[in-house]
Amino acid sequence: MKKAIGTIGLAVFLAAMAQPMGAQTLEVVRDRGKLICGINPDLPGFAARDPEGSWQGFDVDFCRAVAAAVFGDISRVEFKPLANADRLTALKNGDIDLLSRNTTWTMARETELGISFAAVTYYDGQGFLVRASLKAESALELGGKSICVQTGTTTEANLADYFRSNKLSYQVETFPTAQEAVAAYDDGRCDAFTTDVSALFAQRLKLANPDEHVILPDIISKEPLSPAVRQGDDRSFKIVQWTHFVMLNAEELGVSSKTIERAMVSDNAEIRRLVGVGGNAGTDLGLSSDWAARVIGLVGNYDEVFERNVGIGSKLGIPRGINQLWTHGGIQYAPPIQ
Ligand SMILES: N[C@@H](CCC(=O)N[C@@H](CS)C(=O)NCC(=O)O)C(=O)O
Repeated sequence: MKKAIGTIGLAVFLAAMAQPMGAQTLEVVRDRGKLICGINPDLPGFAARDPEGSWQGFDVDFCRAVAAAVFGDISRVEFKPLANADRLTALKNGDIDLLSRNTTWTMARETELGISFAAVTYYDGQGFLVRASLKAESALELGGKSICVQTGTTTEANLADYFRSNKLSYQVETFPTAQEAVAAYDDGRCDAFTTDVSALFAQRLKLANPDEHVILPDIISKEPLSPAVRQGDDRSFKIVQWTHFVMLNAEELGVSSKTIERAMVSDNAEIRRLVGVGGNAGTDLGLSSDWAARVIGLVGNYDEVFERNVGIGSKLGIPRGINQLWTHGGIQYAPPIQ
């Protein structure tokens, strides 16, 4: 009898091993009753705690949007703040279901690490923060200067490439965390701090005198920031990808959290498909047919999420730029819901 149980146990174990890792994430998330979402520990506008201790930000809202899609309830998320060095392994090892943490979609991260990037929620690029008193107008004036940078990022390699290809010398000061790199810059140990421009806007708020620092206009790399899931987990991938596409399509069709009730009774065919009236848009994803309406109603369309967290009227004050919809001269473009 003992042997039989052992054999069955082994068979179950082997069957489980044969599954691509994380293939059952949607079921695991449902059974657990919450989504575990990996976020940045402290990047104002993207992921940071408000004075009441509740997480706020662009990346945080994306986690909530996925919870709205799966549960119709944005409170069903456990946020896991992750250090830079741990973020990709946390996803690969199954400690989190979704990574939504200013992470650049690169080839090596997909081919070597067993993770898949689902959709570019924010088109970013690397830039430089300097003291206004330096009176620099371009990064090309940074030859011979010292630059603070965080290790374990795409940033470090881009920095080296940029200075090498422009035949400029520089001194690099590397730090394992953004906090240390920013503090060193603020203390005057470096002439510039470099990272994704979105994060420069965020980190500038933490300096002793934010108004004394400027972001140079040069963008030296492509940093397509994307949420990621484990490879071999097609259903989670599609849910995450279409959550972003739904928020973009909603903006394009003028559907927002404020107009969702009206959209539910609209006679416009595209809007009806978006909000799942008279179709089965969600059921093939394993979701309810009104999942997209819940995402829009509970979290908002792309424009609402961008503007309230990082947009021109927020503390960060980032212009929409290339993150405008394609219909407004930007490159945010979602396939149609059809
Ligand atoms: N997008 C780049 C850079 C991401 C990155 O690490 N950004 C800094 C922004 S300051 C960060 O999040 N640091 C937080 C930390 O030290 O954990 C990447 O994916 O490698």
